[in-house]
Amino acid sequence: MQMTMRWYGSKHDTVTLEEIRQVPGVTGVITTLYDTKPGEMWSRERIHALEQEVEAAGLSVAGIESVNVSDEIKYAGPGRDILIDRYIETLANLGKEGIHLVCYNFMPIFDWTRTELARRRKDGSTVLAYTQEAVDALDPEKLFDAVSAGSNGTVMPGWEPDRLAHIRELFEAYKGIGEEQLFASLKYFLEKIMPVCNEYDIRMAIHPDDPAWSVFGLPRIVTCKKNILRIMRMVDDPHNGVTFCSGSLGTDPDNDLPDMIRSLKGRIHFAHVRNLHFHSRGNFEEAAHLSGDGSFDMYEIVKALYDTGFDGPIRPDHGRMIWGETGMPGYGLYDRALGCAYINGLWEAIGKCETRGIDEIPVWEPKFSD
Ligand code: CS2
Ligand code: MN
Repeated sequence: MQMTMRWYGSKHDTVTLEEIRQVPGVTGVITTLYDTKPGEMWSRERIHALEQEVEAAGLSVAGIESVNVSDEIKYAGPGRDILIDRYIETLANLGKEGIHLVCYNFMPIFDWTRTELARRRKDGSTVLAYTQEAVDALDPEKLFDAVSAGSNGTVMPGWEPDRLAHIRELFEAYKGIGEEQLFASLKYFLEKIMPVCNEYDIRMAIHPDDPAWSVFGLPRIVTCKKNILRIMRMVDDPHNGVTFCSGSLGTDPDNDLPDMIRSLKGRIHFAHVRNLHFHSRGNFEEAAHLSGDGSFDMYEIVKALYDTGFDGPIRPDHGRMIWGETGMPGYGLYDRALGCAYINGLWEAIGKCETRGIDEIPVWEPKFSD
């Protein structure tokens, strides 16, 4: 694996490349052209300039998160072929510039959904949190306002104002679109882009839906083992792969995360590793990466990646806000740096246990508590 951190670019991120460079073991960043809109073609010049900036700081661009897919491709609108052609050109330009990993999601309208951006935990840190009752009581337009107000003046990934300015029209466009249509749209999209992915060896890594169920009556399909395996089989090309995001798939306690990793052997191109602390089903907050702070057995997650020969970029995901840091919720420096150190420690220990023939690590009991 290659240890990385997400970086939003010098204009948008509160964390600098120089700071990221000092996190032990981090050799690359996962980044994007943050000011491009879905459907806009990325030029080689801009991709090249981004790479040069990252490389000047002693890091590499390990992959793009995300090249966003336009809603019109998802709801199969009349303009989708033009939009897919532009996406293909962007992929070709990324390939020509030596970038071989693209993360994207296929969630209608919204990216991840949380109901609180700064819930205080017992240790005084603040975290993103989700309660189903709060979502059920919300008008989606209000959620957008709430996210904008709580993001410390930064633009939250996936919640870019341009993207959500036309929220009512978007809801209209998705009327009558169910899960089967979404699967069909994804298949259509993947079949069209696979030739360029093969030509430039670009690994597409679909990000799971977060939370892993339908919200606001919109369909969601990247939610469970059965659906993800269906997506892998419907376009059975190794370039059609997955971003394994433990925090997103883990929102549904029925998802057995290590088992999912094992069943996706060879198709996981990118990993987001983070922990959640559950109070009850549909009611959770994000936690430190450490197993003991949340409900997941992080050792088993990292071990499954290790055992299946995962060799792509890995990154800590949303961190807590600690030590007085202010920044984009989930994307401060300190807690994510702790996450890197922890994942690196697990990886090293798992590797050494294997070499020394030790296989007796006690099983972690997941917690459901207050
Ligand atoms: C990310 C997602 O911050 C996050 O939760 O994992 O926003 C992710 O970047 C997108 O869903 C991928 O398109
Ligand atoms: Mn993720």
